[in-house]
Parts: sequence; C-alpha cells; structure tokens
Amino acid sequence: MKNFLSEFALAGGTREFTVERHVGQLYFPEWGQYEAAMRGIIDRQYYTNHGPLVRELETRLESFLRVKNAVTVTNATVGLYLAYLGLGLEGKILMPSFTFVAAAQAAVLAGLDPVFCDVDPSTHQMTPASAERALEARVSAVCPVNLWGGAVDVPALGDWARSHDVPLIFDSAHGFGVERTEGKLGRFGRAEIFSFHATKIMAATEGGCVCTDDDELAERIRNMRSNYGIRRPMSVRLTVNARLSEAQGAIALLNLEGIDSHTANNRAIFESYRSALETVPGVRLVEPSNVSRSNYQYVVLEIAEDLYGMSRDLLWSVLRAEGVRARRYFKPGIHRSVPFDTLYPQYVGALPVTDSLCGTVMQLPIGARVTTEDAERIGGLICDAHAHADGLRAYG
Ligand code: T4K
Repeated sequence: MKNFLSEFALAGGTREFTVERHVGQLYFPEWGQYEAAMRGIIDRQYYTNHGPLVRELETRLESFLRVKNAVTVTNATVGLYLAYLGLGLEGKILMPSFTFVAAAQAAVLAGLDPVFCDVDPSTHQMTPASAERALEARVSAVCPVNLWGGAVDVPALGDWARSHDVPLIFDSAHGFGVERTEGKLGRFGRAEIFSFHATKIMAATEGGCVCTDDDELAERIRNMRSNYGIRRPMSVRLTVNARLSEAQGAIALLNLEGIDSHTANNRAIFESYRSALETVPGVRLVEPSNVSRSNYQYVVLEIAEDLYGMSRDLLWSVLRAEGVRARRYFKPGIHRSVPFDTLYPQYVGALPVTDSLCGTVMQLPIGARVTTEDAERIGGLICDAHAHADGLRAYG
C-alpha cells in the first residue's frame, strides 16, 4: 500500500514489483514435457513442413473447435492474408479501426483496400450499426474482430452480412477457447483466424491457424501455405512459406492440453482484479462481451480522467514505474497508424468512439506469470494512485 506520494516509484519511492509483470505471458509447458517433445523431433530429424506434430495439432484443433479444417500457419497476420487470397477477394474490405493493425496489413498485402468503421463504446466490438455506417463504400467482404476474450454479436452480424451478401472473415486472434451459446469460436463466417503468439492463451511462441468448414477453401490455403504444396495439389494464385515448425507444433499441443487449467487460472486473476477495482471511481473493467465462456486473456480498463483524477497515460506511467508493464492497445487506431493515416485521410476525425477509446483504454498483466495476489496488489496501486492523483499529476 502506498500511503504517501513519496512512496510511488514515479515520485522516487521503491517500485512495487522488482520482477516486472507483463500482459499475456506464455503458459510455457512443463520442462520435462517440453524436453521429451524436443527429443522426439531430434530423433526423427524432421523439423518442419507438415511433420507429425503439426499434423496431430491440426487434427486435435479440429476436434477441440468442432470445425472441419484447422490449417496452421506462421502467425495470424499471414493467416488473414491467406484467407483473403484463398477467398479470391477483390476491392474493399470493411473492418474496425479499433484493433491491432494485422487485419489491415493483410488486406493491403492481398491487394485489398481496407475500409474502417467504429465500434460499440461499451463492448468495443463491431456491430451491424457500426458496419452500416461504412457500407456506402461498397465492400466485397467484412472482417469483424472478436476482441478481449469476448466476441461480436455473431448472429446479428451474420444476418447483416447475409442481407448485404458479403462474406465474413473473423479475426479471432484473441478468441481461442472462447464460447458462445452456439459453440466455440472457430466455425463462424467463411473463416476464422486465431493467433498463437506468445501473448495469447493458446501459444506456440509464434503461430496461428485458419479455421473453416469450407473444404475447398482449406485445401487452397494448404496449397498456398507451402511452396511445395501438400495433400491434394490445386492450382493457386500464389504460394508462400507460412508453415508452422515441429517445435512450435509441440508447444501448441502441450498448451492445448492445458487450455482448461490456463483458462481457470486467468479467470481467477480476472476476478481478483474485478474485486480490487470495483469501488475505484472512474475505472471500468471491460467484461468479455457476447460469450458464455471467455478465455480471460485480456484485462481491459477504461479510465475516465474526470472521475479518476488522472489520465490513462499518466496512470500507465505510474504503473510502469512500479514494474507493471501495462499496455495501451490500441493506440493509435489503425486509421491513424502509418501508412493508413496518409493513404486514407478521410477517416481522421470520422471515428469518434475509436479515437476516444484509444485515449482511455489500457490492459493489465495476466497469464502464466501473474498471480491473484499480484492482481490484488496492482488493483491496490490503481486505488492508491487515485487517492494521490493531485500529487501525481505533477509527474504527467
Ligand atoms: N488480430 C488481433 C486482434 C491481434 O491482437 C493480433 C496480434 C493479430 C490479429 C495478429 O496476430 P499475430 O500475427 O501476431 O499472430 C503484440 C503481439 O505481437 C501481437 O500478437 C498482438 N496481437 C498485439 C496485440 O500485441 P506487441 O508488440 O505489443 O507485443 P510484445 O511482443 O511487445 O509483447 C507484449 C508484452 O508481452 C510485453 O509486455 C512483453 C510480454 N511478452 C512478449 C513476448 C513476445 C513476454 O512476456 N514474452 C514474450 O515472449 O504486439
């Protein structure tokens, strides 16, 4: 507890955490299991290009997600790119600007023009209403993003997409293991793309997968993914190297085994934050939206400066000084990032919710290296910083 201003690290006091706490630390497998998996790879001397571990991973992902095809790839950015290419999309693709830049980068790589829309101020998710406002652009596809261990309202967006006859390609980079009443994310729209980055709950250090019930699309992506092709050869527009290695496959398989316990661990941390923060004025913990089960991989706060007493950015600096490596995803929104700000200047000033969220939203540490006690201490720091906001503002 920080009783005096001088106790805050930003004001010269001792930092709360000597070992920094990060957002989304990898649930790295237990060492013995990892060692055994690596020995197997070395014994087989087969390291990549759709080896036995990656094949097993794909089969296990298909049965876990109840989807016909899970095509593993190097990362979600490349997965989005291959899905756009595999669907033969041309022209414009609609997506929210309040997200990681990957969906737009992948669009540009695939020769598409991204069109940006705003999001719902409470859930941070894209809605049919937010999509509607961008529709005059006459897009050929929509890429909704399932954010923060929550999801968009899938049936509502599905109805909207059907009525406008545009395919949905879901960026579900945050959504592994997340469930709606209709089932797990992974089988909605024409394709869903997951990330297995080190900061995700289902991690392979790097990696991802494209999920689809469309066998033809999956086969096309498999053919594009490897320069040598795999399974049924098919003529495709382009091939790239988007393969997952056996070592990544091994880590992913072990993480898939642990997914329920990792989710339970995340949930306990999330609940610890919730109770530590519920009475702090001007701090809103964003609950995962539109899902029956979250993976709780993101602890997202909105800071209302007038009520809390300091800005999101100053609180972020207070926490960083204490060894809490909070992040400011997504600052700026895609429409204000290079090169999209100059390529598409029409969006600057046109997405007020996104602009507001980019200045008020922050993520707190969670995952393998964070404990429920850490969450209580971080919540306590946020509470103490509010109590000393007048003094801390001098460090802004
Ligand atoms: N769609 C959405 C909605 C996404 O959020 C993302 C990626 C994608 C698509 C594309 O997925 P990928 O192509 O990456 O598979 C990160 C991640 O690189 C990125 O995967 C993630 N979303 C994005 C939101 O954040 P950075 O540059 O902020 O992450 P980085 O590497 O600085 O790590 C964040 C924190 O995690 C740091 O505090 C340190 C900690 N960390 C990181 C790594 C890599 C660790 O503790 N260990 C680690 O090994 O972009």
